Amino acid sequence: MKRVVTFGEVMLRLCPPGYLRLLQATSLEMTFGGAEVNVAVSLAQLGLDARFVTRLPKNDVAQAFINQVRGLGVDTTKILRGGERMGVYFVEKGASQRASTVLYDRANSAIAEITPDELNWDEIFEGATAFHTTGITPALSDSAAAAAIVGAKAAKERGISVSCDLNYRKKLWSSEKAGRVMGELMPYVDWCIANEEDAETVFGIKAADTNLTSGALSHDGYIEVAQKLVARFPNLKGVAITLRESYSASRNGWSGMLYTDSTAHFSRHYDIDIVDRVGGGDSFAAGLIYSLVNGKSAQDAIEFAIAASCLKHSIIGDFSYIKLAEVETLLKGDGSGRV
Ligand code: KDG
Repeated sequence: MKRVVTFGEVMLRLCPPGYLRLLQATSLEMTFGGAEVNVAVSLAQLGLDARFVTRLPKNDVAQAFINQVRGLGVDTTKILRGGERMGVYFVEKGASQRASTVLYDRANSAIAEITPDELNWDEIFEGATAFHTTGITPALSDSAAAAAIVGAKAAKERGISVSCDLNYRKKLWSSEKAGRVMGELMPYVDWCIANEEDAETVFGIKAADTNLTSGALSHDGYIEVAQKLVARFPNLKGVAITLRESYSASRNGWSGMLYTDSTAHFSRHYDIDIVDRVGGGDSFAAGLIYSLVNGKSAQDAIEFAIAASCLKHSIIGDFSYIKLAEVETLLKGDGSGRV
């Protein structure tokens, strides 16, 4: 089976039940989440061998996480143990015109305190064909950034395909620092997953018709963003972008573009009802990685990634429990949810 390695932070995710605000809540629902582990879970559910690498303290919360994702088929054998704490984040689910909110409590987490030489990439990459990380990992600390860069470089040197989602998080670092550090990581990346806001915030790359307040660009605008990313980082084999139109906190238009070999491939468009938008981008990344690892054509890859991420929006929590057969069924249907 093809092995994909993902590297990043997992956090304890605490949510007030239903649509309660934190100020009202008397209990919190506990799950786990984090961009790179979300990708690993999604890949494992689709049927790939997904190995998640992180650093976690030796306590029962971290052990509960390991038990859970191991049960979902994720390879946890290379997780480092050490440090004092697992990061925590709180999610208030939005409704109607009230957006979801995220509150971090993750400073000094075990992975933020990682030292790059703790990771043995020879062992980690044994049997691997792909490596995935995101712009969240280097934002955690200078040493986490160094570890992510070393990991991407080590993957590249071993001929392992590298994907990276820019995933800019303004609560973690400035756009200037993100631009500088991501600029060091990008030369090792084959497949960049981005959106137009992150491309602009991190690299100052924007399309002539960019209007960030209105949301969507024209198709030509998305192509222009991808072309400018490839011009800046000529090592890139492709750029994947989700095209999101926000109708409300719980309804979106959803499609995507994969730009590769100087050609843009657009997926079909879905209108989606959202029960939880967190992790939607990660299931898109997973769908793309799944497709690339399995040698799908560019058009089939973007259709698959968009269908997988559409389906994730029906699931509460960070993780996608969507199976391969469900994606394939959606792809065969007419987009109405009926097949
Ligand atoms: O992509 C989903 C992430 O945003 C979520 O899991 C939390 O990792 C997270 C982060 O740093 O925002």
